[in-house]
Amino acid sequence: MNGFVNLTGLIDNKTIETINGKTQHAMSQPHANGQRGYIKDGCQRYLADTISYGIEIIEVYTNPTLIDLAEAYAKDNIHLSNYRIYSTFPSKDFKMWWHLDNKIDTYDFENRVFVQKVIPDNKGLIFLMYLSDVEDGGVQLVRGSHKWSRDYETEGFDHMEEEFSKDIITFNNAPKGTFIAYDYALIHRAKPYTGGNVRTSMFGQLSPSSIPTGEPILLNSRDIANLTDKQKQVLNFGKKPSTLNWPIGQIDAFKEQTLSGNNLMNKIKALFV
Ligand SMILES: O=C(O)CCC(=O)C(=O)O
Ligand SMILES: [Fe+2]
Repeated sequence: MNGFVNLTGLIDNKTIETINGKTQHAMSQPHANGQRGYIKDGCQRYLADTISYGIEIIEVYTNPTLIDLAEAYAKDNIHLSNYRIYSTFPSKDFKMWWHLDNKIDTYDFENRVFVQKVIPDNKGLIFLMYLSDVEDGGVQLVRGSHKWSRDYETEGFDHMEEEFSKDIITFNNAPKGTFIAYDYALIHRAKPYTGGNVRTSMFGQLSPSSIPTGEPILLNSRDIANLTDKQKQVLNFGKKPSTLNWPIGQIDAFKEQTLSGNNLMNKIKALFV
């Protein structure tokens, strides 16, 4: 058991082009003050309110084959706990570490941070679909690591890279529509890259009922009239979210507030020149 499956072909190219068409404009501008767009975090841009952009996006997240597979794997009803459409830019400053996602993310409102807790004993899937052709910077999985990763307390695995390097599988040079589903206890990351094309992807985490609801899901009333009961289950209808959408960008006012200590130092220094 490798812990992943290649489902490329599940979503056809026409659907991918429709999704790209509907999100293209928003992916080119920041989400701010009523302007619908992306949230910036490091070298990535995350489309705010991802699932509100079209029925095609709902249909990917609730694709019957995908949901049947996830429920057979989890041996439970599943729900969408985390989701996003995002672009990853080549970067010399940022890289994703080797990590697991069999964890619960909760937003701590007091300290304004996401808190993560690894939950070893549950089974669910992540899927990742490329919305752009990917040469470099693709997703990397460590084959079979879901069988031993649960024995470690940690969420990060950079320190063990040498030990598992022979099992790394990289999905580079892969066309849009490439669709990979993996056990979320599989060690993985986005391959760091410093040049070349921007990579745009769609991500969903399908979790069993032992995992809390997850991120809020905002839908467009245009799209929800004919959803099936199964779709409503997957999309958490009637359930209270257990965290906020990840990530939260830096707000200028907040940045100023956290920098005010520095500003004071600068003023003091200025006194002496
Ligand atoms: O973008 C990727 O290749 C991986 C994304 C991922 O692991 C995550 O967002 O948790
Ligand atoms: Fe991940």
